[in-house]
Amino acid sequence: MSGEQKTWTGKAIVARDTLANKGWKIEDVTTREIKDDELLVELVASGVCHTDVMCGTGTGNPDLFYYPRVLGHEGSGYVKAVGSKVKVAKPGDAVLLSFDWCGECESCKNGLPSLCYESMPLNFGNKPAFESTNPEDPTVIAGKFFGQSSFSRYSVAKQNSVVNVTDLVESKEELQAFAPLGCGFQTGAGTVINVAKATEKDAIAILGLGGVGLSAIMAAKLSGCRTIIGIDRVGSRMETAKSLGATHVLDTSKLPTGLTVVQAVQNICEGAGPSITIDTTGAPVLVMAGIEMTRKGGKIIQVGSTPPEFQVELPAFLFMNSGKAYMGAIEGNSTSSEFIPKMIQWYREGKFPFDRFVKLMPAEDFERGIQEMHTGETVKPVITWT
Ligand code: CXF
Ligand code: ZN
Repeated sequence: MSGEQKTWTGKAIVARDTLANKGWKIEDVTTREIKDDELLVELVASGVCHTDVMCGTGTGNPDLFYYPRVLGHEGSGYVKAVGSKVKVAKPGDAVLLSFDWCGECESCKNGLPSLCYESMPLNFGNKPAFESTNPEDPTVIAGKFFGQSSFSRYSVAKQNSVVNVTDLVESKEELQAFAPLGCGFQTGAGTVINVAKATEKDAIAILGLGGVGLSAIMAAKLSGCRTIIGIDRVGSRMETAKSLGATHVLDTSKLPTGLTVVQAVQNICEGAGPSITIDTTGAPVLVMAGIEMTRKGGKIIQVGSTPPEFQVELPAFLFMNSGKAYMGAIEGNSTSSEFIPKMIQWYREGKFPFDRFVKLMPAEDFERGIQEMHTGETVKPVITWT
């Protein structure tokens, strides 16, 4: 390990119980020593994603839901120390945190690290990475969520979760705004570009206009899609979607009289429906509507996390005849070290202006950020560490 210092103490959001039970608290924690393939990162910002809330809210499955732990899987910061086998960055470099992948399984070898058999989505981080500094409660705290755990001023990150952006960022403030690139934004944009491979021939419907959905809208515009429909129930998000390139928006709480969401979308698309539908909501009713509204031969891509017990029931014979494909995707099939620099380039060219819906707030305000994300007042809360 380079440098003298071996452990680092600072604030973190520690989930000792579910968010609903008010179990997430800011505490001082100390990182454990890094291993050969790990880096110690001083975070400047962490994006909040629905997956953090989901994993820190549920109960039941002990592989997914356990405490105490530090969540967070989108982040940006500067490297403080590196293990002996680390090649991705050196102390002082600016980095973004993304998902972890093993590099050796069939998916990784075939260029699909987001489908890593080792790490995704099962490696939800039940590995010790922090210790509480409270002498009355010196508990070991799990970290390494997505190979990192970004809800901490100091965090231990696996080399494969780290993307070096030293040559791509201009300031600490910009690095803070870039924090969500490692999950939400690459999920939305990657789904349109890498998974759907959208072109100007496509009519695309995006269900849900949070950070993932709005990133998908920007990517649909970049891909030249001839019709881009944004669907949500929060007025301000639909305005943002229009400003980012949506040709049509639909408010599911105020549908044209007598029309279902399926009919309203199909009417916009020559009566046949979109050729690509992306569900970012995970809401069962919208998932089923998305499958129905899609045109014959079209693709429906499931990106939002549904309730784990929800089952999609399809009339297999009719579905076969429709020629449609219902498929899942995570992280937009992105290789983060390639896709993040592309998104930064599009941002510089004014084609991916995600800064319009990022809201920075101090880490202490994380509960407000999550609440605002749920009401729609804030699209993408990004908490900052000082
Ligand atoms: C997640 C969704 C649940 C599976 C792993 C990837 N995406 C974003 O947080
Ligand atoms: Zn995420």
